[in-house]
Amino acid sequence: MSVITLLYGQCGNQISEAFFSNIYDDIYNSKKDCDYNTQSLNKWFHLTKKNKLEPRAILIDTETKTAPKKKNATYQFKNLVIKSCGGSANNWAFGYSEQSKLLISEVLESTRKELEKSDVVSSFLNVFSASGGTGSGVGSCVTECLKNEFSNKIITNVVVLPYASGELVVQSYNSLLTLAKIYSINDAIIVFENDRLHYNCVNSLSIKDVTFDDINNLIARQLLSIYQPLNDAQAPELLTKLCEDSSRKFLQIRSAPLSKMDCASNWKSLLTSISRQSRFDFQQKSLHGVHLKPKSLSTAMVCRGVHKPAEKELKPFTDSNFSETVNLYHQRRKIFNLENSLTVVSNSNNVCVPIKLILDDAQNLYKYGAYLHHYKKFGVDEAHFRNSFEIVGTVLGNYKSL
Ligand SMILES: Nc1nc2c(ncn2[C@@H]2O[C@H](COP(=O)(O)OP(=O)(O)OP(=O)(O)O)[C@@H](O)[C@H]2O)c(=O)[nH]1
Ligand SMILES: [Mg+2]
Repeated sequence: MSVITLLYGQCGNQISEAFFSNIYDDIYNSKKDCDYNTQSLNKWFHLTKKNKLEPRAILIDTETKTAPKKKNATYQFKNLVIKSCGGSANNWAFGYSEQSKLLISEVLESTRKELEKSDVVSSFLNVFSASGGTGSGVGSCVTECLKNEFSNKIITNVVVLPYASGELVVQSYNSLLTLAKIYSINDAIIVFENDRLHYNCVNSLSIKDVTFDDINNLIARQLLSIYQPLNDAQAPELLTKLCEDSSRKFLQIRSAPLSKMDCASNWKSLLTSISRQSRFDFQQKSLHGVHLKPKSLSTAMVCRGVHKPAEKELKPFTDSNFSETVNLYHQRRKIFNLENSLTVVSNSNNVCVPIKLILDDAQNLYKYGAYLHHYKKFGVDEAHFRNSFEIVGTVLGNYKSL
């Protein structure tokens, strides 16, 4: 079962490097397991008649600075819809209404070609940041078109949320408009927060000067610990199952160990390591006045390592996680040469903090009418904003009432 990945804007394109190099490493530089390696290869790469590997991926941008630079000797991206048209000025409306017109037919044509090259494609995986202009705007537009044209495919979005401290003055507007637009289209939305990833780089990986490369490597590995082959499930279906309740479909991922240097390897220590990462959630909740007991609607635990853990070994976590349903998945083959690895994907009220921050910040700008003319120019008026506040506000309310 193949997955077609579409990666947009600076953030998406930079993640593509980490994502496919980790896949390549996992296939070729880890323990051999014919069945696993073949499945993984078919899922992510097209093998040409000349035995060259091409990722089943489409890289999309409105400026060329983040296009893959080095010619990778082991595989090469062939679907680049990257035009030098000045970027989208960190403006969702410009990306969505204008820049997308320059790219959309080529993106859809590349998608059709990719589909023809694959035996079975179950899903699309979209990757972009919510707060720029191209990833968020063009990405939202393409997601809508994919849904219209390929309605039988699962669509999963990976959305990277900006640092809360604020890199761009209108980041909350762009994030609001993105989440509101893609919410109803997607089967599942995996939310990554740059703040949380940064925290993990500092506190779990002891990195002093964290770069996007470090963060992207973490994103890639956490995604792959779900998306690489499993014995008993396919990732897109696993994720969709966690979002059966269409009023709540934001997912967050936590995993351990985060690197080979982390000596946690038995299930108990991996659970402790994941629980330690929850400190970030406690800190954020008290910092931003969100007083909610942790509660999950649904949780998937993905265990990779020769022996499948007994349910009682994971019970301490499932008990303290207050999850209504917990599904356990396993793969014998080690990933990234780690003895054991554990990944928890949860649909929980932890997502309230980043969503509330976006809403509050956007409302603070909106009540003074700040920067609205930049959006109005491209067809996004007050009514559009009010509708987006309504959609995202309702989802936040749904999580608060869990
Ligand atoms: N995790 C991660 N975040 C990134 C990366 N590059 C940019 N970001 C975040 O993405 C946001 C900006 O979005 P970009 O992806 O740069 O914007 P874009 O989609 O290229 O849109 P325009 O440049 O406005 O056309 C900021 O919040 C950054 O923190 C990256 O490589 N990794
Ligand atoms: Mg850009």
